[in-house]
Amino acid sequence: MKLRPKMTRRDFMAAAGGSIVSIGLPGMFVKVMNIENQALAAELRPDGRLRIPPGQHAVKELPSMGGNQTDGNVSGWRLEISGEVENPLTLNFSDLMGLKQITQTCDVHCVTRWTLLDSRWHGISMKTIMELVRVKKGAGFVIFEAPGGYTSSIPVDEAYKDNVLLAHGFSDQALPRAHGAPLRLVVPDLYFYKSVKWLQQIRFSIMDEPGYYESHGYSNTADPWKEERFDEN
Ligand SMILES: Nc1nc2c(c(=O)[nH]1)N[C@H]1C(S)=C(S)[C@@H](COP(=O)(O)O)O[C@H]1N2
Ligand SMILES: [Mo]
Repeated sequence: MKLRPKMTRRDFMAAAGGSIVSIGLPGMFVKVMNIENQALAAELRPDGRLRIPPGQHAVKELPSMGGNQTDGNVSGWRLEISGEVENPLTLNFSDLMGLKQITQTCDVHCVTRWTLLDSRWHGISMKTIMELVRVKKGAGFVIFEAPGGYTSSIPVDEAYKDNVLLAHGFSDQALPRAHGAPLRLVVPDLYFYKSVKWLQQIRFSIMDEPGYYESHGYSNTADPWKEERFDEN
């Protein structure tokens, strides 16, 4: 899909094509759990924030939101980590499997208003990667890239949080191709467009480089509890 930075957010939705157009129509493909939602909406997380952020509703399964998916094969796949680091690295899948593995249960929130509670991810903590490449002091942002022009970025401070991981497993299975195999980012506490699927490059940068959604009218800070859905400028 081609990047057309001059489009409005509405045009972006309309023009993005079949793979991504469903983003504008959440009600058509998610099963809403109304009664359970009411109870869950009142629940609090350990950090005191609402379990379901404002304007979101819980769904039972992870929707496939599409995108320019890759073949998902691990042979030939590489993860390149570069930029403001002392020790740039290119890892293959078995290098990655040799690193410390974690399993994490967390909630994820799509800007189209669905929330999946208790999703279960398996992979490598972003912190493990950052220690391995030795991120330089001047690095302020991490840019994540997938083939086909999909990118997103988060501040380095966000990337150091304990719940940010690179996932190759979901629900105790290998990560399905539609959900980003062989490897995707999971940043649970920001809208899910930050969580780049089919990840191939991680670049540490002094300056931010707003990504695919972020340059089409979506918030760069993307905090679901502040309902930072759109760039208000
Ligand atoms: N490479 C890539 N990553 C992506 C996207 C995409 O189109 N391409 N969509 C994003 C959006 S908007 C969401 S909500 C989640 C959806 O992930 P899922 O399809 O596994 O539910 O992936 C994010 N990561
Ligand atoms: Mo999304």
